[in-house]
Amino acid sequence: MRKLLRVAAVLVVFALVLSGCGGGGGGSGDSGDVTQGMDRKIVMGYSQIGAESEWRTACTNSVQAAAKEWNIDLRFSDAQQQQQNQLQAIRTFIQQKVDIIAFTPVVETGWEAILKECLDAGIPTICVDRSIEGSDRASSNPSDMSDPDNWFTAFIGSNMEDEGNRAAAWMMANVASIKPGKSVYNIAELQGTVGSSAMTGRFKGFRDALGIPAAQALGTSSDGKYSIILSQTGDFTRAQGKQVMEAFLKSNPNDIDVLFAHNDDMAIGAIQAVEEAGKVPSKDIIIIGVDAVKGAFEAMVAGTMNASIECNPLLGPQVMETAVKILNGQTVEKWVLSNESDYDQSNAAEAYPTRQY
Ligand code: GYE
Repeated sequence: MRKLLRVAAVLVVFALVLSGCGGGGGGSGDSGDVTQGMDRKIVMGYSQIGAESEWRTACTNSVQAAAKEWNIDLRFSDAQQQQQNQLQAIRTFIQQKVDIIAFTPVVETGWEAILKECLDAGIPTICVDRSIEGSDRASSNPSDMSDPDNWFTAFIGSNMEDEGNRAAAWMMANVASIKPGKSVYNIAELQGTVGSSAMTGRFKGFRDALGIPAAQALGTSSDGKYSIILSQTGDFTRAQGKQVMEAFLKSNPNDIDVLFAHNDDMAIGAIQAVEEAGKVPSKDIIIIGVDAVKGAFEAMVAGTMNASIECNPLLGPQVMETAVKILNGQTVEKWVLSNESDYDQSNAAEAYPTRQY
C-alpha cells in the first residue's frame, strides 16, 4: 500500500511539473510549445555574416534571445564572411522547408537567383541589417520582378547613407574647436567590407554631405575645407583597422587631421596605431566611428575617441515580430527602420551605464 502511495505521489509530482511547463506561456522549455502569436511553432532559417565586430556579436545575441522569447525554432548559420556559405545555408533551409528565412547579405550583389528560389518554394524572406543592390526598400509595383525590392518580403535595419551623412555633419560642426586655425582638414577613411551596403552607404553619405562626388574615393569638399586624402578598407575588423592606419601614418605621418572609420572596431584598432606612432588620438587626429558599441563609449569616456554615430544592432525582436506577422498573412512595412542617435565626449559618460551593446 505504502509503495503504491509513493508511486502515486511521484506520478502527481511528475504531472504537476509537466502542466507547469505547458502553462508558462512563452517561457523557455515549454512542452508542445507554440510561437507567440501563432497556432504552431515556426521554424526560421537565419544566415548571419559572421562575427567580425562588436556590433555583429550584439546583433547575433539579440536574434538568438528574441527567437527564444518568441518560441521560434531558430536554425542559425554563421557564414564566416563568405557569401558562398550564405547561399549554401539558404539552399539548405529551402530543402528543410523552413517557414521563413532571414539573412544579412554580406555584399550587395549576387542575390537574385537564391531569392527567386525562395520565392518559388513559397518561403518568405527577411533581409536584415544590410541590403541588396538596386533596392531602395520600397516597392512601387509588387508584380515587377525586375525590381530587387520584390525579391524579399521585408527589410529591417538602418539607413547607412544617413549614418555617413551624420558622421560628416559631426565633423563639420566640431573640427574647428578641436584643431583650430586650419584652412583645410585632411581626412583618412577606413572603409568597411567592400561591396557591403554598410560600406557603400556610409561612403556615399559622407561624401554627399561634403559635396564630393560619390564615385570618388579621394577629393575635396565643395567649400574647399575638407579633403579626403586616404581611403582604404579595413574590412570592419579591429586588426585590419590598426594595420591600415599604421600604413596611413607611415605614408602621411603629419597630414591626417581626421579619421572617419566606417565602424567602431576599426576606429579602436586605429587609435592603437595612432598612439604607437606617438600621437594623441582625439586631439592630434580626430576619431569618428559608427555603431556606438560599448568599446566606443569606453574610448570616448577615456578621451581617445571623439564621436560615434549610432547604428542599432538589437534587431532580434523586430525580426521575430515581422516574421510572425508575415506568416499570419498580415501586411508589413517593406522597410522596418531602427531608432538611433549620435554620441560624443559630451554625452558618452552619461549614456554609458544604460547601453545594452
Ligand atoms: O556597422 C559593422 C558590422 O552591417 C551595420 O557590420 C553592419 C555593420 C556594422 O560589422 O560593425
